[in-house]
Amino acid sequence: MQCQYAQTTVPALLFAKTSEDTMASTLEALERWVDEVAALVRPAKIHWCDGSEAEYQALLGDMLADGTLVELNQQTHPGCYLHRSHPSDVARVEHLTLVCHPDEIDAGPNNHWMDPAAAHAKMDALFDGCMEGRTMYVIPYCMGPIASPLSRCGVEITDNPYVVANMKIMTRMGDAARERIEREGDFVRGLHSTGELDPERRFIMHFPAERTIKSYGSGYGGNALLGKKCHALRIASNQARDEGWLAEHMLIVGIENPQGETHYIAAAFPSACGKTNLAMLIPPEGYRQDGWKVWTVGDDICWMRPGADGRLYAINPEAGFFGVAPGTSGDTNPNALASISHDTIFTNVAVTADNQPWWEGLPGTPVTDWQGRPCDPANGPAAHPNSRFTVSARQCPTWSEKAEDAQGVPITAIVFGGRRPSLLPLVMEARNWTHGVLMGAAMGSETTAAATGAVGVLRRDPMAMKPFCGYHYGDYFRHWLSFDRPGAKLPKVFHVNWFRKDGNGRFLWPGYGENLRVLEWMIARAQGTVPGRETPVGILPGAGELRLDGLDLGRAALDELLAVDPAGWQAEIAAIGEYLEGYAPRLPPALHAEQQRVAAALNPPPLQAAAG
Ligand code: OXD
Ligand code: MN
Repeated sequence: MQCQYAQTTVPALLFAKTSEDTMASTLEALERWVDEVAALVRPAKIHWCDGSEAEYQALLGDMLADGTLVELNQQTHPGCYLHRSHPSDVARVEHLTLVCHPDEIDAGPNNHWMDPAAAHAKMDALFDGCMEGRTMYVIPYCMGPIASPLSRCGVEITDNPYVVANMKIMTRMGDAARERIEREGDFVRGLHSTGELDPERRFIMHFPAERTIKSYGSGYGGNALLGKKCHALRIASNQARDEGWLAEHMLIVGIENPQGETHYIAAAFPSACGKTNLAMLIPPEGYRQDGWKVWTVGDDICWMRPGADGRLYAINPEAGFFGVAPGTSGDTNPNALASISHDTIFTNVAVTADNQPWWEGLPGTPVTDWQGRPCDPANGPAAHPNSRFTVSARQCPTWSEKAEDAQGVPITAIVFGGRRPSLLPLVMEARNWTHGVLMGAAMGSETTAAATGAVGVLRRDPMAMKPFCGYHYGDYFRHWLSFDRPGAKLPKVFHVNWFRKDGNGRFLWPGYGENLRVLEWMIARAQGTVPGRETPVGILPGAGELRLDGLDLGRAALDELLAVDPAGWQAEIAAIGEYLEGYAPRLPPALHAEQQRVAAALNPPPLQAAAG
């Protein structure tokens, strides 16, 4: 069969195995693996998920009956349910998350590692008989639109119906995915069991060479919904390196201007920097009147690949949002709030007297906290700070129809950002791709006293992939650099900082919807319609280039937001150099050279006295 997307640079491998022989053997491979797993975990029953609505409703019914789910107020929140997890199982567990390359060096200093044979033995001992008396669910899923050559498939086996229901929302799950797997052969194998929820018997293991994941002892999203962080980032980053694409921890947002042209921006931020808010932003009043619109393609993960025209094309491999509830409100993100008004699974939120979901930042009063206890401030926040909503992306008012486009969307700009109270300007543009990769490699967030007790501790988190890059960061930077090749028409790269503070600790920039002003400047730079202002650290907006009408921003604040402090930057660029040395000897020389170039630009040699 001819691939209908042959014009993009999709590896031949993807659609090559379509003969009847291959179909028989791939179906066999899938069935054989399921049989092997069943022999190990010994379930009472095996259920192959078809992804139908009837199946979803039946799962909800079972979970309501056994208390896994609690019904919320069906008048105010139709189709909404609450799950309370075990109090010790509320977040990703980075120290128990391992990447098991055959060679330890390939995992890099950025990952925990175990020898694959030892890791399999450890995990198989945990899985031995763990599903006795329980149902084993087989979930075929596709990350990305079913018909897209950029998508990749997986199969998750789990004993947890809450995981099945969440996978139904977060991925294209069921028969269509199974058909694609049977057609292509390739799929990522994911085995999960909730186990005893004993933190001493909890591991999330990745075997990149085998495209396999084994996760035991946690029901929390990032540890248990294996399509998300485990497949779409840790395993996919390895697939992407092998096949010439990028699997990134980025939102994708479309910005439509009054002329009806839409530019797509992919942006990476560490947690707590407002990724979901940026993906769903509401344009400022003046922009709305002029006809600007914002379209959401993704809020967490982005897979990008060069197309035949040299541009990068991106898909969101997910089909839903697994968003943090606290802080989501009518003020911060009305689109998210509208999305979750029906047909949503809430996890670890509080509830009000009339049984509505509640979290800090919403109006109203909670009566029951996330653990099901009467609310008591002595017990901390009523909703767990990492409480979540799981909702289909289609419920978002700004959901882009392009999110289903098999070709993906062309990316105009890549944005890196972090929470930096000082030094980093509101926005700066990289002078070229290599400089952009350096900006991404250097990014990070400064902690605040409120969060950690230690002020101003900077945590570097290159490309926001520190917990998710499934191989050595030095090799990952090299892979990023490799996209700069003849014929490439790469996006411009920017670094933003929405979190710059003044001397009194107040944010200088209003953020949220006003961030569109900065995105508009990026698009203008990409189109070459504004010159920008060259500085040693990058290109900043020149005078009058940022649209600021309708914004209460004083001249002094603007100057501070766009200032470049040479002494501060000299220290920063030296610290970046030191940090990157941690990835030697695999640090690409080109990245080291770029760091040196910026350092030299910040330290121009003294002017020579005129001869004579
Ligand atoms: C997430 C995360 O849940 O990055 O998206 O932790
Ligand atoms: Mn994330």
